[in-house]
Amino acid sequence: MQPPSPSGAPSPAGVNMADLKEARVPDIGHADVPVIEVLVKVGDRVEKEQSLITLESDKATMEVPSPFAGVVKEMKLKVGDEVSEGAVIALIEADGAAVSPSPSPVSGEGRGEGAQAPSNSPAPAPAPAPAQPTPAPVAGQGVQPGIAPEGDVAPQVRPPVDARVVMPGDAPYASPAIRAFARELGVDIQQVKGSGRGGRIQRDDVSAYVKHALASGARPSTGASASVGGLSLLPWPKVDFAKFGEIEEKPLTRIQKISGANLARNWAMIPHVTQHEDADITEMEAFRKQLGAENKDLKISPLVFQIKAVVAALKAFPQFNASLDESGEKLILKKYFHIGIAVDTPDGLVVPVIRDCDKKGLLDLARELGEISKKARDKKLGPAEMSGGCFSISSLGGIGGTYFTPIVNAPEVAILGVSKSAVKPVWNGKEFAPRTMLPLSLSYDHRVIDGALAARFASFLANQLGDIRRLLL
Ligand code: CAO
Repeated sequence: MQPPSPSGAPSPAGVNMADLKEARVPDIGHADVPVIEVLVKVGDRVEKEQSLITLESDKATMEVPSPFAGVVKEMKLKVGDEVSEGAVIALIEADGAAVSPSPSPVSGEGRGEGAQAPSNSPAPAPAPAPAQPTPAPVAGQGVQPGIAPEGDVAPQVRPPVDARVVMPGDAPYASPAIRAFARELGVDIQQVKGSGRGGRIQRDDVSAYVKHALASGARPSTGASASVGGLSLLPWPKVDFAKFGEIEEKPLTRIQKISGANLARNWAMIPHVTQHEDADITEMEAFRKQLGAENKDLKISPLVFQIKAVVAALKAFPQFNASLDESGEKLILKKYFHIGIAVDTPDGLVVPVIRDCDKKGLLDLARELGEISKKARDKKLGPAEMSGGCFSISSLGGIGGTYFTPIVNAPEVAILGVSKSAVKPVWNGKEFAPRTMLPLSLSYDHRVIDGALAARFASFLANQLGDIRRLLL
């Protein structure tokens, strides 16, 4: 820790001590606060209120501004020093006339980007003491650092900065210099994940965020108007839910965060249309039950029939077994048939891929489906087992519901949603007959697939499922 320096520090070469002024740490409300950044160097010209150093207490980061303009002649602090009120930061050859010797108030930044360092010169007029203690800031609102909770009475002695006011608990943890850097790049600091000690956001984190945003085709979120692939969206509403009743916070799982980001991108960037269809699976169900009775050690899910039907449909409509290349100008047609299966796990949705489904029989697929679903739920799937899919199936048939709108799993161009089958009266030309009907929901990327093609694909799929002989061909 550096003790407060007595005035009359040794003179830097060639400088008249009479012109040198000490820039000191003001009352920061804490002792022994580490210096985490030195923002100026010897020879730099600084303006009044320009930040000299950044301090970081366990509750806040604060910049200490220069109380006067001039040229830095000597730095008295370095990163890692611990300082308290009165410590000399630098000797500055001040411009012209005499300046106020009082330490300048620190500039801390909270969530509000409009937070500003109040001026210490000319001396502020005494502020009336509020009747009540200063209320905590509402999330999302700018806060004014240096606000005097008890009344700012003496121009020479500023009240301590309350770190909780300057830096509300849920505000991102970043120095003002890093915030300024993020602002310069148009990045909403709230979106950046900090990799520093205690989650502090560093310069590299901001750069990495920008790189990632550019690589994924999205423009960095500015907070004021998040821009994704050219869409200008309103910022997400900030609501203090606790104001309306009791709440509990539950962090999202890693899987939820990853799949959420992917789903949001796919939903925002792919023009989705969902085509609905019903398949008569009466015969298929009878056959499935028979197969199950013959293979008691194996669970023969309706899904394996759906996989076979999808493969047949992909062969008949190759445009569905495709991906747009990154430029969006070329279609890549795949000659293999790897099908992704959405699996619901306690931690969220994962999509393992069954490879070469065209080369596998119903029993092989049943075995593999059992294995990957178990692996998914046991969190044992590796990245390789979740990549390379051509088309995905999301089956909610074991749960219920009639039709839904699955989100295309980019870079695939279509996904089949399967709902719960039900026995329904179906007109056979002479009478209503009880038939087991399976609701299908085919979502597709309208940039690649036309509505007519999608209707043909869905109808083909229903015919495949409706005619077990075709499926087994
Ligand atoms: N209609 C009627 N019954 C169906 C059906 C359908 N379409 N599909 C499955 N069933 C039956 C099964 O035959 C099984 O019956 P039994 O208990 O008599 O054997 C029961 O429903 C439960 O099936 P299941 O869901 O456990 O197994 P599955 O093989 O059909 O599906 C899997 C496996 C991994 C796809 C499924 O467990 C799963 O996770 N589904 C959820 C996928 C999901 O969340 N999608 C949403 C993505 S968007 O958020």
